[in-house]
Amino acid sequence: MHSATMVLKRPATPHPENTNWSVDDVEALLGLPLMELVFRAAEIHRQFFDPTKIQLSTLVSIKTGGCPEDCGYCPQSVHHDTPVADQPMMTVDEVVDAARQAKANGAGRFCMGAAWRGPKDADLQKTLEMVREVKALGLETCATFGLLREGQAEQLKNAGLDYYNHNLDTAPDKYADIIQTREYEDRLDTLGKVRKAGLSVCCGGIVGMNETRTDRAGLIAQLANLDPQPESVPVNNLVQVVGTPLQNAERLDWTEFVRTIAVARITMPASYVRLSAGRREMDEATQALCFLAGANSIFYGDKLLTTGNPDVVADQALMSKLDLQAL
Ligand code: SAM
Ligand code: DTB
Ligand code: SF4
Repeated sequence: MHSATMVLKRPATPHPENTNWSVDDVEALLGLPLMELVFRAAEIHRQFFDPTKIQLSTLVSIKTGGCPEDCGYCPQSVHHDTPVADQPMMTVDEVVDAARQAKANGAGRFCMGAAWRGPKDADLQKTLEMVREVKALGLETCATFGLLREGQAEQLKNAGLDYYNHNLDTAPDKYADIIQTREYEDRLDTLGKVRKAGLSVCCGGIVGMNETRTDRAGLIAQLANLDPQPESVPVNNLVQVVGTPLQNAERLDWTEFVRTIAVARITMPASYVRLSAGRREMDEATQALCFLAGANSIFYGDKLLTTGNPDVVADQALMSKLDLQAL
């Protein structure tokens, strides 16, 4: 083992996860002096994780565009006139080739996304084959297919799925401003089904959607009060796409993004906090501060679902500069 690793990693101290965060408590954390906040988050990070390691997830969009939902941030909705066209579902072979490439690049997890409100049974059957084959390559598997009906989470679990990604996206009070075709409760219901099936939960949200700091606190409180807390928490900075209702949203200052990461780390100490969408628009120093503030996971690969992500070579160079090693 790398000697610095042994020095840096302190044993995990017993720290019962608090799943009773009030929005006020979370907002107070967000308002701490920035250096104090980052320091506290970095301390907690070290109690639970080796801060020299990051988890790498590669995304592939197995079904792009034509989604009936109206999420205001999303380029894949039929409700918005964006450059993303409705495309057929990828074949199993195409998905397995993408997974092989992801593994060769050093990813540990492969996440399959689909622009669905939820999977139709016939479509789900095709995805089960993808999950089985990707799992057989020795990668962790993750899927994000939208709302699930009774029994679907169990089928995914039996096929070898490790994680299901289903984001709460924003605060409960803000949800109806962003999405009209479903309710917060629908999301919580699917998260319950995912847990019940024994899948690990990947659940986070998006910032930079004209929300207030109180809204950000509301989102984090919701995530942190899931019991048990999600194993993986993607924090996305909105990627503004032409044609979506949020294309001109006010951009979040980088310090506020770092605060959000730090507070996710403090409130969900044992979760992987993923510095997610929006990283291509972020300079390296800001990303480094996010890692210091407790982010320990990224989307890794030249593309997210329909938008860009930093190139693999650029991320490898960044990890090397920051002495971060892939898990
Ligand atoms: N259709 C499924 C659903 O909504 O659950 C799965 C795919 S959907 C694209 C997955 C997640 O991508 C959303 O919950 C949202 O958090 C994120 N997302 C979509 N568009 C985004 C954007 N423009 N910027 C940042 N994150 C985005
Ligand atoms: C998540 O929280 N972010 C990812 C993944 N889970 C599915 C998706 C980001 C999508 C960004 C916009 C796009 O590429 O279409
Ligand atoms: Fe559809 Fe998911 Fe995009 Fe919403 S976020 S429009 S459900 S693909």
